[in-house]
Amino acid sequence: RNGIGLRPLGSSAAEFEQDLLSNLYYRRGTTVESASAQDAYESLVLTVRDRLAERRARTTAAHYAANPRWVYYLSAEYLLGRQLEQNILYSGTGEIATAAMKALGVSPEEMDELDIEPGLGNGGLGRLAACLVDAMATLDIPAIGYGIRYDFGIFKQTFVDGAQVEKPDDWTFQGNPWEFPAPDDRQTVFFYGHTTRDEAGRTKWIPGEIVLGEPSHMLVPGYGTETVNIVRLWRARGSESSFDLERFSAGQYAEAVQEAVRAENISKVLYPDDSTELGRELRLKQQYFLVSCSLRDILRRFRLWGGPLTDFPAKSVIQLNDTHPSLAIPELMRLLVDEEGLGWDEAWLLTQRTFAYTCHTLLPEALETWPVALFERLLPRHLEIIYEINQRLLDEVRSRYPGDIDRVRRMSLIQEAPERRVRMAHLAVAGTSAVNGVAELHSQLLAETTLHDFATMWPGKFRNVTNGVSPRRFLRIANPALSELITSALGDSRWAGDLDRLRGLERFADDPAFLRSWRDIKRANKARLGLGDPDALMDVMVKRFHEYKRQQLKLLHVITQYHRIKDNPGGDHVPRTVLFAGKAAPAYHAAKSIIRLINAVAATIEADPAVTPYLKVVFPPNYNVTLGELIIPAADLSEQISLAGKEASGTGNMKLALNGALTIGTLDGANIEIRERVGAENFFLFGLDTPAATELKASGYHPRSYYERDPELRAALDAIMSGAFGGVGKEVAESLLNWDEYLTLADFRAYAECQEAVDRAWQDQTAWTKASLLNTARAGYFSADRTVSDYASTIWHVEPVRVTRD
Ligand code: 26Q
Repeated sequence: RNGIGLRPLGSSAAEFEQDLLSNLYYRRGTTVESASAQDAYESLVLTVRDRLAERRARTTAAHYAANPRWVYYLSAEYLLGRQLEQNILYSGTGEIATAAMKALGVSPEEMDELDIEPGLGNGGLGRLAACLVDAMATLDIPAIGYGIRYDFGIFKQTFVDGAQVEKPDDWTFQGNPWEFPAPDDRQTVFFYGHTTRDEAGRTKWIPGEIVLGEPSHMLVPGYGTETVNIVRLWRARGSESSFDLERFSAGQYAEAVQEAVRAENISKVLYPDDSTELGRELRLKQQYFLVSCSLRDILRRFRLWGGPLTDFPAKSVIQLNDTHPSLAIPELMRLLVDEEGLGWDEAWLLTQRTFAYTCHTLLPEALETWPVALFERLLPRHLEIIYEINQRLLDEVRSRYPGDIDRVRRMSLIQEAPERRVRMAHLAVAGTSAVNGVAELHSQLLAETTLHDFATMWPGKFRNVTNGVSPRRFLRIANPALSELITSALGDSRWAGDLDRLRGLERFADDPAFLRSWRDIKRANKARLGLGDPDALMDVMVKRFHEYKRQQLKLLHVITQYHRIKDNPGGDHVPRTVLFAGKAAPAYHAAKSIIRLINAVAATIEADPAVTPYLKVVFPPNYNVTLGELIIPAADLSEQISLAGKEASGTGNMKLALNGALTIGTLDGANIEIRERVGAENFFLFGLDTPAATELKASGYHPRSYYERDPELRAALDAIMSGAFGGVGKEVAESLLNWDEYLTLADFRAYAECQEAVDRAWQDQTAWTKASLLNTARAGYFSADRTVSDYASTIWHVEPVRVTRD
């Protein structure tokens, strides 16, 4: 028996198979003869899960004994990806699980197909949260990720006549065998109502609606360690009294459940990233629901220890993943002042010391604000607290900058015109002790522009923590063949937990046999993906659709290539497969038009036999983590072509470089750091930099002048306008010609020339493969383990706690 009183689960194939059978009989209640594939899958999950649950129990014991400072990561989104393969890898059950599957007559591929990816996020921010919790466990940091268990995750993207059509993602239709419900840890959440003061002058919030938050958790094991952390996800429920039996008995069935339905709607669906759309009441309810449940849970855990509240920040650091959970700041103030009876100043110091804030954008229109009127109705006490925070903030501004009324207006938590709104980013800066951007350029621009006044007043608060990605998911699991080659070259697989070790690959950069293996694997990954000729250059642009990311720039270049091939059918064109994948927010019409136009151009090219030997455009629908794991290892070229100064970091750029794709990119986000590390000679740089883009906009930008001066650009836009692609996409061309917010036309020529350099480089396959190898060898910095270790040492000030085997 080990330290937690358990006989450890067997590590032999025979024991694993026995446990699998037990689960099939006792948990699923079926037999080998009548088992469905789903029965086999769920039994397998339970068998793997039990092994992690045992580690989880030991982790909890070790954490309680150590009484450490905990990291609480608050995020409205988690894009965890499929769990089965990762949990088999992390639990070290690969061989015995494969043997047991064989004995049961099922294949790993078949089991993976049944493993549904929880799509509880939109894109980069949600996947970053998943990579960071993975890395926290890997680095033995005691941590919990808090989030929302949406009934419906990010919509499923389908194409109808080339246009995006959204379908609901009922991801738990078959249940979710990875999840542990914990109904006894449920919390009560208030909404609406009003505030009163009692005799002692304390404020009380009398709510108008009460909702329950029910948690469940999924296990987050570390790689190469015994630590198993959790993500705890909240689901909204009506209280017991929300069912109206009297009405039901009177036949009013809809009315009888309406209160419960209203409550449950809070966690019904993930909001698509829709920075331009005005905030909706339900979204703010979601955010407060997450914050209220999580903070009460964090305080409950703190009280188990029993120390004084003044020690709360010593035992807890709460990282806010963007402003989405920033209501946690006034909520903690409310709990400390109204419920615990602390004085304002003391509560404010504790609050600031507890929180840190990560910003993920620069676009001013993406900074969250909420109407004061909505706050007043939904969260009356929080609005009072925000006013009090604001008063003290602005007093400080006035005393630091006497007479500077404009600065007071700019820094206020309240925007006055055209409508009174609460500025969540200002609240997040005021209520935290550290604010970070997600790449060096981003952090610098935040301090110089978006949050300049705050960075001037509190320079010590502002940091950079460059993003990173999980090397396990995006190299070890996504690219098994390359992983094997790397392991045999380096002599062991320690690189997956210490990514700087990839440096050791550099000594194979001039080894012809090694380069041949490297290239063969890339080719095999293209064949595995099955989209286009595996000998063609695989040119990949995968990310959410947004005008600032400039999928339209890539598309204009595709049309130019199409014209060049048409004009010169016998030329020695480099064969390319151009792959686009990604979703557009359902209400983002301009982005959806670009998707529709890409599909129309793809169809036109596909129908032209003179062009198909050289150019193919593919757009697999429903890009998600799982599809990314298939596409990224197959990429030769990584498109990172956002307008400089707009992409906070990007993380797809890191995943692609790690898998040996060469980047064609602008000096934006983390591209800059990637280029510095992999070497300028292994990166295709083009386009305006941030100062040049700012300058061009300021001096009056006229997209039409580029159209008039550049015949190829003109031909591409004219083709769209004249209906060459089934009449689709005229609004895309018009918007570029008349406005072109993101300077697409200004960067077109530089981009086209840079793509010619790509073609030339591709013609020397040895040199290309060497550059590919060097991208992988030098991408170690972009491990999420490095990111977390930066957070741990510069912001969280936390220490690892090792979990022992017995
Ligand atoms: C806001 C209000 C209402 C509804 C939805 C939203 C919302 C939801 C999600 C706003 C933004 C997001 C997601 C933003 C995001 O993914 N940002 C990306 O974060 C990555 C990780 O740091 C960066 O690498 C990317 O550069 C950044 O775009």
